[in-house]
Amino acid sequence: MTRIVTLSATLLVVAVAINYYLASTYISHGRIQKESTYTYNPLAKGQPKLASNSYLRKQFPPRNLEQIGKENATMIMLVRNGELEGALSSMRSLEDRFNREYKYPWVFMNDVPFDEEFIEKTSLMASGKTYYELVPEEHWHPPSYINKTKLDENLNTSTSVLYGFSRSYRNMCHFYSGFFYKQERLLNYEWYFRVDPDVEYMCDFQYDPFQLLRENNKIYGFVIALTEFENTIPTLWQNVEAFIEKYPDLLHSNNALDFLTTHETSITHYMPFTESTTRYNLCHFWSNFEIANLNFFRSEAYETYFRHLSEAGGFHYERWGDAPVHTIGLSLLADKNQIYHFEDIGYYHVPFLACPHSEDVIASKRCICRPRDAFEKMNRTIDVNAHSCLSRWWKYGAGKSFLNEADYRRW
Ligand SMILES: Nc1nc2c(ncn2[C@@H]2O[C@H](COP(=O)(O)OP(=O)(O)OP(=O)(O)O)[C@@H](O)[C@H]2O)c(=O)[nH]1
Ligand SMILES: *[C@@H]1O[C@H](CO)[C@@H](O)[C@H](O)[C@H]1NC(C)=O
Ligand SMILES: *[C@@H]1O[C@H](CO)[C@@H](O)[C@H](O)[C@H]1NC(C)=O
Ligand SMILES: *[C@@H]1O[C@H](CO)[C@@H](O)[C@H](O)[C@H]1NC(C)=O
Ligand SMILES: CC(=O)N[C@H]1CO[C@H](CO)[C@@H](O)[C@@H]1O
Ligand SMILES: [Mg+2]
Repeated sequence: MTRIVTLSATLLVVAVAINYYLASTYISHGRIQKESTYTYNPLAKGQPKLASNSYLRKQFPPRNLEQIGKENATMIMLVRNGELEGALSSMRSLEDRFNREYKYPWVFMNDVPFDEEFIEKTSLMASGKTYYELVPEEHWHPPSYINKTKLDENLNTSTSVLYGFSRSYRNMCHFYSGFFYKQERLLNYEWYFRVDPDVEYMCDFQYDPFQLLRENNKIYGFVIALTEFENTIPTLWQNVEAFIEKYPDLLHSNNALDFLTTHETSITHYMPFTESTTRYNLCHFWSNFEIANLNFFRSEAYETYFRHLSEAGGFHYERWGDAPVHTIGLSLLADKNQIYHFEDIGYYHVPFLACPHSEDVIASKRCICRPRDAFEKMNRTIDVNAHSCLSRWWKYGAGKSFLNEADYRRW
């Protein structure tokens, strides 16, 4: 018994000594390594810093941020500093599924300056260049023609309206309706891909969606179309009708007005279509996902339309969303055949998921189309659900196109 104890104690001492020896050589080795290879390298500025206890012996090579994709395009994200994790999560998904092979830049926009942590972490997450833009005050806050008392009153009484209480939400919707494309940095680009924090892309892209839109003469791409909550837009449609009456010549001859105004209820499969009290059936493209051409929004027609609505006041006295405003603008002012449904891009933003229908596409694009959250029991795509306007788009918009109509092997 004693011999065993003595032996164990001896072994312990030897083990500690060996450990100490290894540790000390490692430390001195580490010190030498540090002096010889971790010298300051100006080319590596903005690169990840090696932690002081890193086991890596090699220096990170400077990353090449040069754009590979050939389009005049950028990712955009309006986001708050406090949404950093959500921003990184969306970026990670889109970079992995698409952008790391193209390195399109990211333009971040904010109504207050981005903080250092936000800038460092998002620039490390991006495969390409990143830009951080402060939105000018006059592009964010209510314009001078808005009566502040009336706005405050409406904020106070909109308790049953989704985000009705939130002043910043109204500023955000007004900004995304009429100002994002006026940001100085975006004047350098023709195309944008809107990304929101906390979204996910369910499939590999396997092609450049900007290129697909341009080569097929499209100006706007969406994934999800659904109905709006009517109490957010009580007077939107009457103002749209006033606009149509005032500027009939601005309407495109091949517009998609029917997509917005047909009330056929048998069009959805499982439940009756959401009712509305005006001619507008509440259908809209879900604008938290958009891939589109900035020149459409910069056009005189869209600007006239936006000013008409902004002066009507409903962004502030009601809670008009940028989604119905974009959608109505596009449906009136653009050729409906220039609006494109991306049926092969899986996309999730709480609470809706859209995924390709074809098993072949799902498998070859490595989609992960698990039903989410409260919608566990739902089909794995919103497309044939009661809130979806996709079947209406197929019937009254640009119709249903088929994947084999475009030669995807070229991308
Ligand atoms: N900088 C900034 N960004 C904002 C503000 N409000 C909203 N955003 C951004 O605008 C986009 C849309 O806002 P969300 O709050 O996601 O609106 P939503 O998608 O209708 O609401 P959720 O269901 O909560 O996602 C997101 O990219 C937000 O990060 C704001 O006050 N400041
Ligand atoms: C602003 O709105 C308030 C409340 O609706 C109203 O009492 C006031 O007269 C309005 N002011 C102007 C200048 O129109
Ligand atoms: C809105 O509510 C706040 C807080 O209850 C109150 O201070 C303010 O006077 C109200 N504003 C209007 C215009 O009703
Ligand atoms: C990209 O588009 C913008 C806006 O139309 C234009 O000013 C710019 O010159 C274009 N850049 C390139 C490289 O073509
Ligand atoms: C394929 C599939 O899962 N279809 C289901 C979609 O949702 C409806 C309504 O819940 C079901 O009845 C279908 O079986
Ligand atoms: Mg959101």
